[in-house]
Amino acid sequence: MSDHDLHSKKSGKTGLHPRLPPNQQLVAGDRWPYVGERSCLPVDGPWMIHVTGLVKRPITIPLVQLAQFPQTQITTDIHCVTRWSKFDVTFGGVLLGDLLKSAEPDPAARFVSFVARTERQHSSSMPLDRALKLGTLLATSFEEQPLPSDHGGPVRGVVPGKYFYKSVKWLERIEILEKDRLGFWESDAGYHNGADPWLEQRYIAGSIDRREAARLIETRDFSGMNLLSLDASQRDLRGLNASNALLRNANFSRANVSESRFQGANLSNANFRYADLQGADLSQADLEGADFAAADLRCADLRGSSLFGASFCDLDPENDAIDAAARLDGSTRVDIESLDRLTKPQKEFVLRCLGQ
Ligand SMILES: Nc1nc2c(c(=O)[nH]1)N[C@H]1C(S)=C(S)[C@@H](COP(=O)(O)O)O[C@H]1N2
Ligand SMILES: [Mo]
Repeated sequence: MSDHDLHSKKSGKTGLHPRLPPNQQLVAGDRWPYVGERSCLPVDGPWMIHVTGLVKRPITIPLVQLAQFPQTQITTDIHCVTRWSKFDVTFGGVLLGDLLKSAEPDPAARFVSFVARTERQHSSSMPLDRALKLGTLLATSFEEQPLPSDHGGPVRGVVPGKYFYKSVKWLERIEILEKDRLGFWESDAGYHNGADPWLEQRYIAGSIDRREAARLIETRDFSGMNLLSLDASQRDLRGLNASNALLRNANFSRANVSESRFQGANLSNANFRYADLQGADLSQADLEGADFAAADLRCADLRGSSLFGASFCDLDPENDAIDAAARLDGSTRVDIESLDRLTKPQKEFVLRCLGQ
């Protein structure tokens, strides 16, 4: 049984489309969004690949020597944590397993960390046996062409069956470890270390307890605070000041946040379903993967915000039937160009509401 079958049986939860994990949306056609870092550090000389840590024979080779290992093509589905998915993407390169055969991991080896050649030494890690079983690839090609540099070329990790943040771009080092070492997003942004899209392992729970949350909600001032995964559902928070707050994965469903200030806030994957957002300032906010189904956005300001993977209604992927439509109209302020970040049916829905 595949991982997918296993999970959908276990949780009893499948997306509307059998290949689409819960709460994901398909990006149209050949679109492939960019997420996270946009470039690597420059190299002078050839790109080098290192395999280090708990291995009998560490590897340091120029990338071209990967050609001497067996070449594998895989076709996989990409699922980004910010709720977009892309089906049937073909990558070519060398399987992690084939590379590790010649490095000979130690019996004590339990984890693998993929480290990028970027300013922040971006990394992501996972149990080694899972990485091997899932068919993790060191990808150097995409659709039979060299992997574009803005998508992680010349070489990136591709971990099939996990949220895409496990797939490290501009891969430079593969470190074999005895103990896990949390990656960049997992330690910095609260992304779940498991990253299973079928179980919706997107974020870890928030760090503030319920009493602290209740006290904060009383003050109606979240400005600049880190409130990952805060539960403010159904609260009356009219006039809240949440400018520049970190509110990834926060839950504002059915909350009254009218006239609130979210300017510059990080609201990626926030839940605003059925929320009252009339007159709210969401300008310059990160709204990637935010859910505005059935929210009231009249007189709200979304200018300068980032909208990859955001949604404003529920759509049946089979027939595009609309449910839980957000209320937007001519009074809602949106940059029309920013709507290109939405899936096509979401964009069309918003444009219709705006009367364009
Ligand atoms: N080096 C590096 N790799 C990274 C990231 C990053 O910021 N830096 N972001 C991750 C995330 S969250 C995603 S969804 C994918 C995005 O890949 P793409 O930009 O090619 O779509 O890369 C992953 N790998
Ligand atoms: Mo992501």
